[in-house]
Amino acid sequence: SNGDSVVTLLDYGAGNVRSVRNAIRYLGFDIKDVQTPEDILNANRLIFPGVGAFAAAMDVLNEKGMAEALCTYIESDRPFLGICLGLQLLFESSEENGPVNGLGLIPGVVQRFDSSNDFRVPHIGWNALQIRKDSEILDDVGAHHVYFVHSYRAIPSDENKDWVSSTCNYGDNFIASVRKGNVHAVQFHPEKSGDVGLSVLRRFLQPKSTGTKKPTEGKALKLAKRVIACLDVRTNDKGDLVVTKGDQYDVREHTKENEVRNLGKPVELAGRYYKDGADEVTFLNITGFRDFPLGDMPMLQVLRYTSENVFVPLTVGGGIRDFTDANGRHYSSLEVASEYFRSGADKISIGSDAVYAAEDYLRTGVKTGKSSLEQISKVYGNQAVVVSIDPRRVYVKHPNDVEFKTVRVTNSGPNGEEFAWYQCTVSILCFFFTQVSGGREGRPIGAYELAKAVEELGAGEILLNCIDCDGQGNGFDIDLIKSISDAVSIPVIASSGAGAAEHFSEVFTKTKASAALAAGIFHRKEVPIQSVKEHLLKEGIEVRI
Ligand code: 1PR
Repeated sequence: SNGDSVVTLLDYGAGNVRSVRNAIRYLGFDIKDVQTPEDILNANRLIFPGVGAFAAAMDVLNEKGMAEALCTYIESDRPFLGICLGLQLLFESSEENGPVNGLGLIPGVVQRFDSSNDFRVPHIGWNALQIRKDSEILDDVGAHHVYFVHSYRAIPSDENKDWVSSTCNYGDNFIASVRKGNVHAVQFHPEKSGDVGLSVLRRFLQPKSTGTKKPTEGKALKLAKRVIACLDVRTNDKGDLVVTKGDQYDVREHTKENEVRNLGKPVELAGRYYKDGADEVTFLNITGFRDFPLGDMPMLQVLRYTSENVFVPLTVGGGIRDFTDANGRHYSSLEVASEYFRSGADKISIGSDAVYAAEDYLRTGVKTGKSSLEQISKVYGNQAVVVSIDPRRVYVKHPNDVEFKTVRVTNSGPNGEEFAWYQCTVSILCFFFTQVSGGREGRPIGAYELAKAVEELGAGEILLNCIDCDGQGNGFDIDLIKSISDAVSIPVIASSGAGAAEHFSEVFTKTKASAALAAGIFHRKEVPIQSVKEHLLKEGIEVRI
């Protein structure tokens, strides 16, 4: 093929670069993979999407002789675009499990964000850039948010100021992009930043074809509150994968046939929500009684197809745990998660298995490192691991009546109770019980205790549902969400109960939730995502438009 349409990609095999590949192909370019250091030196344009941990990446680059080739390539001012870790590796060193030496091309040390309740770490979501100098590839970004997901960052200084092309403010100002001549690198993810991100990539890939527009100054000021569309996916009785939606987790129609409620096709709906402005799309595989998620090829296909056209983060959950199949072959949860990541997921979500891990941890006080949560976050980073909490409200007369943390409820219980605790539940892996009880078993642990424990075990984010509110359309459980979002310093996604645009502004003004997730309201086309965003904007809440 014609050399102009070929991009060389440095993928050292540490994680999911599928979305970068998809974005490059979507823009009409072919990919040549780097196999040897010579491939780097011979590239016309090189994209380096860093994934995984800093030290592991440097080890691979050094072992394969690629670190030296990269330095030579960059020092001779050849077209280069580093993404995320691909930016950080250009610096002198990183404190991530270190200090560890980097490529040393840019003065500075990569350090962890200081976390606090206001500035949660990982820094996940859509944030604004302050353009510092003409960077060519950022020309369209000024007014818009771009997607970040990281816990480490480099700080601008006198020594590196001739590199810094934009900064982002999150607690302090950190380097969002660098540029010198033909060498570019960005801390954010253009391949996950919707149309704005695609235009950054296009400008890098076709510098001549785009005009010399000045950066537009705009509305994006700070980290935006995210609006997430959730697709509960399961096989119906005919064996087709459909988007369904429960009513307090009961997904069957109350008809004679008792069929699984069918609200559409997963890939199609995900594409629609992307176009409508969803900041993320979450798939939950809720086929509770299936034996094995990797047997669930359709779900992997859904991810593959969706990620070809949807350029915002994708999360997938359901069934992530260790498993032994009928032939006695053992699959670790890490293998299951890896398959999801390879198929296009950016994050995986763990429900039941995280409850068991937290129970063990609270009982023994020991982090074994063996739980799926710990293993997956060690390999893929905690920003890639969401824990889904599925609690039920249990009213009590007095906080001392239970050993779990209670909250004072806004609306008292049926017998005038003024307190409640939120009991965690797990899926029951038995066909019969999933039919008769909605498939949830209550466990001796509260949402508060679970949230604190999984934060320590390496969760990067919490997806906080509430069975009582699910599908009711009466608003989020503010008491629950406030209690959990005050208790942890990782981002909390509020879920269950959205029925109007006002419910979103309520959850963002009354709690510290970083994102709000909804399903029914979008599936039933009651309120489009755009209207939710416009309402939030009107209420003075930062959103990505
Ligand atoms: O336990 O690791 O296999 O994960 C199972 C996952 O599937 C969990 O994330 C759990 O939340 C989800 N799940 C299990 N059963 C159901 C069910 O409905 N029967 N879905 C289910 C729960 C997800 C909610 C829903 C919100 C918003 N649904 O997040 O999307 O409540 O709904 P709304 O806006 O319509 O109120 P594991």
